[in-house]
Parts: sequence; structure tokens; C-alpha cells
Amino acid sequence: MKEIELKIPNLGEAEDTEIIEISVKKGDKLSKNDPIIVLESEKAAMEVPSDFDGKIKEIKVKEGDSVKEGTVFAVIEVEDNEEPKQEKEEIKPSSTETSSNEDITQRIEKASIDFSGINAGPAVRKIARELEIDLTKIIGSGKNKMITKDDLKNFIHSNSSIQKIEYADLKSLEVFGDYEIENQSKIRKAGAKNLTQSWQSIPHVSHFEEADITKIEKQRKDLNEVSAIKITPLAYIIKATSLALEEFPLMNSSLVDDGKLMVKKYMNIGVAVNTDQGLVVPVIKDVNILKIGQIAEKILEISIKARDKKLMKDDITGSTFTISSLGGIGGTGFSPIINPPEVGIIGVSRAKSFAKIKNGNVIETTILPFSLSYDHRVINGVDAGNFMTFIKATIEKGL
Ligand code: CAO
Repeated sequence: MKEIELKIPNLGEAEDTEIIEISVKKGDKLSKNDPIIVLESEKAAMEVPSDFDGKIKEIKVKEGDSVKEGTVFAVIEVEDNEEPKQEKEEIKPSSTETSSNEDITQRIEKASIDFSGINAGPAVRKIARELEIDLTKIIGSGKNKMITKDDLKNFIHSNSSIQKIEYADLKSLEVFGDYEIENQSKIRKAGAKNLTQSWQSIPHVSHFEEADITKIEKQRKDLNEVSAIKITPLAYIIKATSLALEEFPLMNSSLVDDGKLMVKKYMNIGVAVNTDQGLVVPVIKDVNILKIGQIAEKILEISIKARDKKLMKDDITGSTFTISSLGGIGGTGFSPIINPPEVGIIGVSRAKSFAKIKNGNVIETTILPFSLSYDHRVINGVDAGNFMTFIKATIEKGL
């Protein structure tokens, strides 16, 4: 291996050049032509790409530094036999007076989106190209109406399908009476953001079902006579759901990248736990291989950890499906909000006793209402119906 100093190339007529972006960090592996830094002069901005395949050993500049031709801005570690590109091009800026800058602009844009005549630097163009943003729709606030990164960010925010969270105006409300202002915990704030994002970006549909849990209730009570820890109906629902996820893998999937479906082969169920700081969703891993008693232990363990603020990153990541239970509280049904990137969530409500007529006799049954909210981009009504019918049948036949 050898180390090579990377120097600011010939910048043509550009003077007073400033580093506006460092696109890499120490240790990053680079291929030839990967961008390393973006320079900006009064007239233009330009991207300096790598001439080598290698690993960044050191960055010698920081954003905001002024540089000139020959300034060493980084050191790259390359294979001994690595040679720089054959023809070393002069880097020319993509300036407002576009005539002298066509080559770099074209090289960067790869002609995929026509930005000709647009006054924007390569960094802005690069992001716009990646996000398929039409720069002609943005009015630049820079010199000569140059589109700056902030212009682009503002455009993305104001046009994003994921809108900012809207809050009520305090001033217009305070006229109606006394009030107190309370700060929100970080968990509540993060929850508000995630829920808003999920609600706005996923087409949710909810499906409602009921299961006769008379049989498992008897089994549960018998188990509770001998079990050291309390087993609640939730353990059975988690078990039945894990079996349903095995049977209907579509429900255990995520939409990824450009819309491909990632179907996961492991079943990790997130359980919504209410805490003083807000809602958290610890994960029970590999639920499908756990027995009812083990699931009950896990529910207890994660709820204690959640309420004692002892959850670690590993406890709250990697879920493939979520269950939210309000069974301990009440309600006859609710539509839970999907926990992205999952495609479904089950909401459990409170079981009630009903009188049922069977063979002319009145018998007591316990009915559990539960619901499923699903991502309609992935799951159709029939898929949801089959999934819920499977859970109902699994619970009713006993686990
Ligand atoms: N039907 C009838 N009774 C139920 C029931 C159901 N579906 N689910 C639980 N119960 C009973 C339990 O058996 C227990 O009864 P006892 O007190 O007589 O023993 C009681 O209700 C309390 O149960 P629990 O809530 O402590 O235990 P759980 O296993 O059902 O739930 C946990 C654990 C951590 C999920 C729960 O405590 C919790 O935090 N729930 C709130 C989740 C939440 O906020 N969801 C909403 C998200 S959307 O905003």
C-alpha cells in the first residue's frame, strides 16, 4: 500500500475558492470518480472527484476553508500498483456564465436530467438528480439566482409528501382561558414524528375480528395457578400472530429501496409498552420458537426494562411486526398506526364474557376483539382477511 496526497486541481479562473462540502470521512473506501469535496468560488461550485480507488487516510481541510491550486486536502491509501487517471482534466466550475463550464456540469449530470441553463453547483445538482427533483421549479436565492443547498432543502420540505408536523397556534388559543404549558419528553416527540410520518406516508386500512378465547382462557387460568409469572392473553396473541406470520410471509415484509419487497425469514414482534415518558416498542426476537410461558416472561422483562428506562438499542430494533394491546384497559376496537418499515400491526382490545346458545343450551363464552392495520401498498383485503381468520382459528382451537 502507498499513501498519496490529494491536491486541489487547476481551477481555471476561479479564485477565493472555499470548501463547501466534504463528501467523505476518514476510513471511507473510494472508487475512481467518487466525489471527495465540493468547492465554491464567487461564481461557481465544483466537485473534486477521486482519481484513485483507495481508502481515505486523512482529511486535511474542513468545510469553510479557503484553498488554492496545489493545497493538499486529503491523503488516500492506495494499492502499490494504483495509477492516477490517464488524462488529468482541468476541473472547471459550473458557474452562472455556463459557457466555460459545460464539461464538468455534463460529466456530473450524466445527462440523465436536463439541467442546462440552471444556475446551481454540482452538489445541488447531484442531490436533485438523485431525488429526481426538477431544478427549474426552484427560484435560487444566491448570487445571480443561484440555487443553494438551502433553497433545495426548503423545496424538498415544502413539497415532500411527508409534511412537517403541524401544531396549533398558542396565541390564538390563549384567549379562551387559563392553561399550563408542559414540555414533551424526547420519546413523545420522537413518537409524534414517527406516527405522523407513518400515517402520512402509508395508506392504512384496518380490519376487525373477534376470537372466542374461552378455551385458552381456561388453559391460561390453569397455567397461572402454577406459573411464577402472570400469563396474560397477550402471550397467546403473540404466539398465534407468529404462527400467522410464518403462514403469510407477506405480512412479515418491508418495502425497500425503489419499491422492492423484502420478505423476512425471522419473526421479531414489537410490543407497544406504555411508560411515563411515552410509548416505546421493545422487541421480542424469534417469537415463533418460543412457548407461551417464555413469551409471558419476555413480555414481563421488556415492560420492566421499558418502565425502568433500561432498554438498549438491541431491545428496540429489528421488529418485523408489532402488536399493541389495550386489553388491560378496555375498548371494543381501535385502529393502530403501523410501525414502519413494517406492513402490519395488530391492536388488541378487552375480552368480554357473552352468553352463547349452543345445542339449545346457554353457555358462557369469552370473546376477544382484535384488529389489524395494514399497508395497502403491500397487503390486499383478502390477504388481511386470511391472516386474521388464521389467527382467530389458531386461538380458538387452542395453543
Ligand atoms: N382482555 C381482557 N383482559 C386483559 C386483556 C384482554 N385483551 N389483556 C390483558 N388483560 C388483563 C390481564 O390479564 C391483567 O389482568 P389481571 O390484572 O386481572 O391479572 C390486566 O388486564 C393487566 O394486563 P397488563 O396490561 O398488565 O398486561 P398485558 O400483558 O396485557 O400487557 C403491556 C403488557 C406491556 C403491553 C401493557 O402493560 C401496556 O403497556 N399496554 C399499553 C400499550 C399501549 O399503550 N398501546 C397503545 C398504543 S397506540 O397509542
